[in-house]
Amino acid sequence: MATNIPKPPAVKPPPAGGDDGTVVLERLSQRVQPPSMYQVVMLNDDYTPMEFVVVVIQEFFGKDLEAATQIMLKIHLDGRGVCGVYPKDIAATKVDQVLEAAHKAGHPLKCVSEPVDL
Ligand code: TYC
Repeated sequence: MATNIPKPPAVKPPPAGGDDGTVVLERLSQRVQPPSMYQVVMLNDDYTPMEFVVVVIQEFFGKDLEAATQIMLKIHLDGRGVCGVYPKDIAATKVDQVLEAAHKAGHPLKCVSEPVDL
């Protein structure tokens, strides 16, 4: 019977590294960090109806009527208020959604995103 199958080498070659086959790995200096978080801040103005702001906060920030009303009143009284906190790209999307909804409805409502620890 023909046996042309090559045999594996009898001895495994030593791994690259030191003479004794050990390899020293450099310790990773940096751990993986959680994403930095951004808050979406809505700004007051004199023209956007309160009801519109409440609906926008409910629709895009997942708040119920009571929480959305509290946030709207805070913005109305203080000039600004945080609607939610998200990773950077999601916060930017929320801002775009709010600005587009406001623009379409003809209201000057503005909002911005900023790093949480400003
Ligand atoms: N100040 C507005 C009014 O009196 C209401 C308002 C609240 C507008 C919050 C914007 O982000 C805002 N109609």
